[in-house]
Amino acid sequence: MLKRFETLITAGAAYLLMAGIAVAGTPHAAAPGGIKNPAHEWNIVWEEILWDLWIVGGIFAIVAIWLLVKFRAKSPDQVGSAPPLNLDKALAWALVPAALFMADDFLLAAKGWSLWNLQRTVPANAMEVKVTGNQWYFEYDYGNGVTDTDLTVPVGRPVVLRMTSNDVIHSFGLTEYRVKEDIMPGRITHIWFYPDKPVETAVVCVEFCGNSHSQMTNAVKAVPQADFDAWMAKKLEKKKPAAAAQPAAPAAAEPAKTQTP
Ligand SMILES: [Cu+2]
Repeated sequence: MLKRFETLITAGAAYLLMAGIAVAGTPHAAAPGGIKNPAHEWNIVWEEILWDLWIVGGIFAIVAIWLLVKFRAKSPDQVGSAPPLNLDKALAWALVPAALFMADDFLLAAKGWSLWNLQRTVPANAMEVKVTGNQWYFEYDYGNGVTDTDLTVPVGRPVVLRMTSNDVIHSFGLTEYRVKEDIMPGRITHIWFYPDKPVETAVVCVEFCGNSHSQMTNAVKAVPQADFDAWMAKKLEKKKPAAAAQPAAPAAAEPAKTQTP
């Protein structure tokens, strides 16, 4: 009885220790600028899962081969004899591997949880862009009258996208930045990402939304701040003549009106 108790205590202690390490383990290393980049953090977790699978798979393979060799039949008519299994051994065989696997799951769950919180907390200095999903393109509104069908953002500043749809349900998938969020009519959803290096990638719609769903992709350009400023200035410049022409028309019509009577 005492021995059984010891087995249980050992298994329980191992379990709690592993779970404790798992919960205490926080993954993050801050990216340049003091911002934790969720994309980078997801990559770390993904690598850890791969290592996990390789190590656990490797241990299982080695043990399985060892068992096959050690307990192989020495002659064709050899009948094996199973070692007696008592309750202590049965409990140990069940609880110790369970504790190990659960600790592993807790570790990943804890990391996933903290990552999820990171991904749902928009940094205070994020640049906001409004996104509208249409069959079959995304439109970006920078809030200053500038709109585009490609997303251009400056490197080194988090970007928050406030998104809605004009027609059906789309989903905004930024593979490079490891984020994706549904876009729905009548609702505003959001995601944020951190462009930490100049790179041109693409957004893809990842929710089947009609005939041309597969072609629903636009460029996402992360450019140095100076290039972004130049691009924005050019866009604003292009808007100017149209904006200037509009008030000019009623102004010209106004005197004509007053002179007629
Ligand atoms: Cu779509």
